[in-house]
Amino acid sequence: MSTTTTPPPKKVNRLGLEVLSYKGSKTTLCAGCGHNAISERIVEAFYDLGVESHKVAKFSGIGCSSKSPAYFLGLSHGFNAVHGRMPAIATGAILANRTLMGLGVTGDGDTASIGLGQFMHLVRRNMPMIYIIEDNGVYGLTKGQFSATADLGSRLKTGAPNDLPPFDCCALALKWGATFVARSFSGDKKQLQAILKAAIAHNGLSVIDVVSPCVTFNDHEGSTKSYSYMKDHEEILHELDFVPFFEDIQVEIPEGEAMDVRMHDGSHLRIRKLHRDFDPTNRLAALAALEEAEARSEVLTGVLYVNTQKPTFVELLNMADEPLATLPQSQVRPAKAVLDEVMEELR
Ligand SMILES: Cc1ncc(C[n+]2csc(CCOP(=O)(O)OP(=O)(O)O)c2C)c(N)n1
Ligand code: SF4
Ligand SMILES: [Mg+2]
Repeated sequence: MSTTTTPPPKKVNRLGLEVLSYKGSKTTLCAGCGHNAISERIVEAFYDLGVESHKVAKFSGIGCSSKSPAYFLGLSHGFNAVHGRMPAIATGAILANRTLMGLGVTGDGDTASIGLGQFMHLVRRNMPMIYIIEDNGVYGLTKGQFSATADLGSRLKTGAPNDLPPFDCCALALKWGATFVARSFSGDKKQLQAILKAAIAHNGLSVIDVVSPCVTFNDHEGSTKSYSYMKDHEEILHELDFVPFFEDIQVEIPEGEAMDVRMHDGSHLRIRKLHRDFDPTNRLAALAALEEAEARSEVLTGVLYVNTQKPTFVELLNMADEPLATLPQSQVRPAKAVLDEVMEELR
C-alpha cells in the first residue's frame, strides 16, 4: 500500500510571501564580513513586518557596505549613488514620491569622511528614511585605510596608530536633529532586528550606526572595531521588544518595568532597562551617555533617542500625497498669468 505525505505548509508572512521574496543576489563580500549579517537582519525585518517590496527604495554610495543593497530586497527599487552623495539622491527621490519608504545603506567612509556634509543636511532636515551606517572604522573597499570614525589609538594591521579623534555619527545625529538614533552591533541579531523594525515604523530620519567588523582589514588585535573588542567593550543599554501594529499587545507591563513607545504606524517599541535608568526620549541624556561611555572606552548599544513628534522635511514642505510624476500637467504647470506675474517682477 502506498502512502503519500503532504509537504509541510510553506512559511509566509502577512502578505502571503516567503522570505525568499525579500532576499537579493548572492553576496560577493568576504565571508564573515559584518555587512553580510546586517543584510540578513534587513531581510528578516522587512519579511516579518510584511513590507511591500515595491514601496521600498534602497539608496547607497560607494564601498563594500554600499554594495550590499544588491544582497537584500531584490524586488525593491535601488539607486547606487556616487561616493558620499547618497543623501542628495535619497532626498530628491523621497520628495518626488513620499509614498516610498527610503532605506539608505552606507559606510563610515561614505558617511563620515567624504559624505559628512551631505549626512548633516539629511539629519538637519529630518528626512523620513532609514539610514544605516555599516561602521567598520576603515575604507574596506579600498584596502583598509582609517575612516573618520576610527578611534584614537586604534591600530592598523601594520601597527600604525590612528592619531585623530573620531566622529561619533550617533552624537552628530543627536545634535543636528535626527528623530531616531540607535547604535548596534552586527553580531547582535535580536537587538539589531528590533531596532530595524522600530526604524521601519518610525516617521522621520532613523540613523542606525552598526559596528560591523571588516574581517579582512580591521579585525586584528589593537583594532577597536573588531569582533573581540566589541565582545569585551559593548555596553548594552536595554532589552528591546518590538510589537507590530498588526499583532495584539497581550502582555501588560507593570509600572516602571519597561517603557512603551508608540510608533507612528501604531506599533510599539518596548524598552526594558538593564543595569541603569536611561530615558531614550531625553536627547541631552543620550548625548551625555555617549560622552561617558567614550570616556570609559565602552560602546553603548541600543536605542539612544526617539522622538515621534517632530515634523519631517516632507511634511514641512507640504509635499503632495501623490508621486509628483503622476500629477496631471494642469497641477504641475503654472498658469500663464502666474508666469506673466513672475516675468513682470523680473523687469
Ligand atoms: C569620489 C570618490 N573618492 C574616492 C573613492 C574611492 N573609494 C571607494 S570606496 C571608498 C571608501 C569606502 O569606505 P566605507 O564607506 O567605510 O565602506 P566599506 O568599504 O568600509 O564598507 C573610497 C575612498 C571613490 N570611489 N570616489
Ligand atoms: S574588505 Fe572588509 S568591509 Fe569589504 S567585504 Fe571584506 S570584510 Fe567586508
Ligand atoms: Mg567602512
